[in-house]
Amino acid sequence: MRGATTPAIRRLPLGRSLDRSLGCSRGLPLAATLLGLLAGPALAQEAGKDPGKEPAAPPAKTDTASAPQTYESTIANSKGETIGKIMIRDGANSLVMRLAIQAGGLPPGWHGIHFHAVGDCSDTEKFEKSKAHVNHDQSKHGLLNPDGPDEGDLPNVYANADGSVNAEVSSETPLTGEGGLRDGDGSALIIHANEDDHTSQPIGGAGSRIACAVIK
Ligand SMILES: [Cu+2]
Ligand SMILES: [Zn+2]
Repeated sequence: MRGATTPAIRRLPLGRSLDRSLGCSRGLPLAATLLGLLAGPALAQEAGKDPGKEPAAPPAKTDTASAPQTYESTIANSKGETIGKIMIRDGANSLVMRLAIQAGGLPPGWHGIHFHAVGDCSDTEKFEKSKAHVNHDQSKHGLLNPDGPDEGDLPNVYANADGSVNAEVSSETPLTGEGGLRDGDGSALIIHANEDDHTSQPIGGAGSRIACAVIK
């Protein structure tokens, strides 16, 4: 279970929560904001003790400069045939996933996609072994739900007239570590028959599970 308690940051591991809790967009330089936060109290303290002294410089923050973790997996349809792949990159504050599905892979139109809780795509007819959405804190489903989203929720993707897809989506759910997709039993990327309305329970009316990729 994640330690944070305020609603705005309850779903996020600490490293990702700071940006949100400060209320600043990713566009703003986080390092500068942190510097201000850290220097502020230090300055007040120092000034009270010794007015003539310069505040100590905050420690340098280096973790955001590290390279993103990557992960790739194939996507299987309900016949167990490979129809494409997912490519995940996970940085300090967000995970980015690219989907590449070949022509004939999906029915044309919008499809809901989610991270499901178990990395098992072996029951190809229904993909029920992947269980429900990743959801460690009983959030409601839906990116547009005021009591959501759960950690498995993602934007819809659109399959072209030929059934191919090239899409990229982001998520605050990490790949590894606390609450990560690659936990003990893994996770799965599930593609649904219909689009997700991002509001209704339990899966936004997205319908049956038609494709699956193991994330383990
Ligand atoms: Cu789903
Ligand atoms: Zn959900």
